[in-house]
Amino acid sequence: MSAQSQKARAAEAALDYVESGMIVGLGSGSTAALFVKALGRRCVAGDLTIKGIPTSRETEQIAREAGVPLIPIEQADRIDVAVDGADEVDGSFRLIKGGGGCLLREKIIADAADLMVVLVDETKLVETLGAFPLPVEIDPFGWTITAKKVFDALRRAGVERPLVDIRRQGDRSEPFITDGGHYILDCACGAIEDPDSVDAELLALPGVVDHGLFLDQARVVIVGEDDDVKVME
Ligand code: ABF
Repeated sequence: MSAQSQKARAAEAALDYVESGMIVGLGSGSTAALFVKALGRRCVAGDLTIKGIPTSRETEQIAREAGVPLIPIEQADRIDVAVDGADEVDGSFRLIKGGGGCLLREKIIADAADLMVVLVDETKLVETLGAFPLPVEIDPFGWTITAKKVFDALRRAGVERPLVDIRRQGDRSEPFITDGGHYILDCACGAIEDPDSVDAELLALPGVVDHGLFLDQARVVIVGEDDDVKVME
């Protein structure tokens, strides 16, 4: 079976965490999209009455097409459950996210949620975070200076040889721009032995808006497997 069917299993299983009346944070990426579509089918069938808040423009579009009722985030002072994908998950439910470029909105919504449910296929489970390049969202102003500062910060946090690269649009001509108007530095770290130090060092830099380490958000991880799903709480 493919990673795609593992993702679909995880997405279906996440519906168990959604009840009528809830405000639901809608994650981004291909796994979260499968959840949003499954949620839409329940809403359209009248089985669930919820309000969704998307973490990206792309998810907003998918949710509208799927029939998930949406509200602007400004109308919610809290979120019941946020359901999202991840690029890596370790044994302590620490995550790398942001490969899709939506990490800031994903983190704002995960942080506002009473419960964050993460959906992954088996390939995302790792012992040590860092094989996937860590996305760092930065302000465009002075980005070359910020990139050097990010390199130094990663070294101080114990990453021996970080490679820091500005993310570019598909044709490579211009920097990729997030929904919030920021740039992203993709930082190949190899292994992140001390994620708390990386978190602290990066957030101390004025040009850094946020980064893709989600260290204390996920409470449930649903892993799609070939014939089953594993729910870890
Ligand atoms: C979002 O989508 C991101 O935080 C993560 O980068 C990505 C995972 O994508 P996919 O589900 O397509 O593997 O959840």
